[in-house]
Amino acid sequence: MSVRLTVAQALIRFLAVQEIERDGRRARFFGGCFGIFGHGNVAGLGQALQQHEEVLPYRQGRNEQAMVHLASGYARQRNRLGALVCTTSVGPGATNMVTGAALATVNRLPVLLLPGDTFGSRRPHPVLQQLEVPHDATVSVNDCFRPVSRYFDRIERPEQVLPSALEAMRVLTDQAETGAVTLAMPEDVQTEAFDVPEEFLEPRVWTIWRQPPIPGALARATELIRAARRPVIVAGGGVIYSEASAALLELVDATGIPVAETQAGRGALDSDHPLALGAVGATGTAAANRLARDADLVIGVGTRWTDFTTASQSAFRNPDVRFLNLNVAAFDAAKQSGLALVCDAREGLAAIHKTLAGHRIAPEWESRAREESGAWAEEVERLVHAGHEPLPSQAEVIGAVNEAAGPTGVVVSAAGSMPGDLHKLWRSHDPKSYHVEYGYSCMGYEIPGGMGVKLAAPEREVFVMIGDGSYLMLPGELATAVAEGIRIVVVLVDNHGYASIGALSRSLGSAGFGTHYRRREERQLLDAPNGGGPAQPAEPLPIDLAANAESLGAAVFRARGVEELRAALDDARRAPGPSVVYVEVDRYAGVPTYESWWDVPVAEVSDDPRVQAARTEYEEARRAQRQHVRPS
Ligand SMILES: Cc1ncc(C[n+]2csc(CCOP(=O)(O)OP(=O)(O)O)c2C)c(N)n1
Ligand SMILES: [Mg+2]
Repeated sequence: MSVRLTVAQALIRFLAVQEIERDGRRARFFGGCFGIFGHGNVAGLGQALQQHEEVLPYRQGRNEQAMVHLASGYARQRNRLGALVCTTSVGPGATNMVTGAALATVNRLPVLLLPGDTFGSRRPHPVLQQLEVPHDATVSVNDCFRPVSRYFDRIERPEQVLPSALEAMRVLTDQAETGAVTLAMPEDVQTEAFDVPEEFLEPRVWTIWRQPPIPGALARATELIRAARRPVIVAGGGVIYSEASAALLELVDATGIPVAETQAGRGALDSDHPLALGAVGATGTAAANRLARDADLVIGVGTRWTDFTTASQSAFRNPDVRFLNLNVAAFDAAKQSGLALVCDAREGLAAIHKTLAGHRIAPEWESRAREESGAWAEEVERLVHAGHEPLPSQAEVIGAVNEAAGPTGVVVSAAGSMPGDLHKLWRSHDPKSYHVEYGYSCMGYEIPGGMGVKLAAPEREVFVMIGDGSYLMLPGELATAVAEGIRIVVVLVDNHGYASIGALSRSLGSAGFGTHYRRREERQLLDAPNGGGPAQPAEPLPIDLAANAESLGAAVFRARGVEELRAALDDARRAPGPSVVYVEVDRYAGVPTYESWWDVPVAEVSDDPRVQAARTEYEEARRAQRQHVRPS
């Protein structure tokens, strides 16, 4: 039996009935569709979405990149057991999604992208917004999605949508493969009818089977752990996605192995646990980085070992260090020349716990971890209650938001100095309370990402922490939050420019060049080779970001100092719609780094003595880099 539908109608009806199941819990996979219409999708996908609004709710975005960020936030909060669809017109609407696709793929988050494409028939070409490639008629701008998608197809004939939709679902629900999936939809083909087999439109369940470790590999892994004198666990995003926190806690309590966390893995273990070392790597805590330095076995769980986690491969300095990697993705499990345990994180941790059967680590190592963990908790207290004057420090703002958020509020951030400070300072007591996008660290992710979190978890309060630079890049989705009644609290932290990159620039001898928001004349003063320090007199630009947020319809609360901030946060969370708390901070009152380093190369030759000094320091620091190539 078949039914005659357009390609767009068939696809929307198919998407609406996809379900996902793990551990016996089943849910609809797609939470809806965001879109911005143009000639490339208004009559094809637009018509189908209108006809099927009841089964696949449609919401209008304001910027295509932001829609994809929103979808990434949604998917992450749902532990990849849910996704959103994004549809755009051809040309600029489509390519606006490329950055969002890259972010989703880097972070291994499922998002389904349906950009319109030029005519399958090619009859009216070149169509408005088409980029012509004289030597290749099969190319369109949508080919930009190929490297940033985990699956790409162009639906050039109606019946092709059947296998393509199934492939899309396979990739979206595969925990090792997932990322952006792009089905480019030529605008004429969307509207063409064909006989759709009814089976295609029946509800379909995609089951996530938890993959156990292979017994032989598990035996070798436990041997490694038994032989280790100084083991450390590095918990990554995989622990959270697999809902493995309880299994991690059991293993830690049974063995005494301390736990450090990556950005995506922050919150895997309660920050108050005596063996929680907190953040590791370039933005790590003194506790985690000291233990990482001496560890002889590093057990990575669900991490892809980015340079921030390994401090550009300078974090693990024990000459005998070995790695053991639990990961659903064989690609990541093989990194650091580690012993690969390809498995689901929860299954793997439980299996190790069982196989270790009562093994406990050396008491000296465990007590060292406990001492460092306690000392770090005190350092956090000192930083978040610094009483900095006249403007507060960013650390104090983080402390106040952390308090307001309580154990279940979610903090969302992505770029600037905020992610590093949050990684160190945020105390988390729930695995879904910390959401810093640091795979792509994309300025502008924060607001739409936070909206996606709120849509996925409406019962939680969402606190978006965003710098002035990131805010200016993509504030427009506040209008969507107002329209859709998405109640997020945006904490807009203004330090008048790109403070993080400014500090990086100064540390590398380049005086903060090009990182202030200043009038041209003043900027030239600040950027001069002898300028750029904290003592520079300069008037901020007459930009009123709070007024900007107000103009988009958000409820705005201006706070001066930490006491006002606490009151403003209280007011903001009671607002009926999205709200923005505006607070100015001291650009130069940063949180230090703790025994760590990040590889950012400095010019080898320069006339500036500061650059020369930075280069010498750089070469010195690089000596601590290791290549982990030892077989395990
Ligand atoms: C889309 C994008 N462009 C550029 C960068 C590089 N970058 C990282 S942080 C930053 C400045 C961020 O400024 P702001 O949001 O004010 O945060 P602050 O550094 O002041 O804390 C820039 C330009 C980026 N991460 N993302
Ligand atoms: Mg800033």
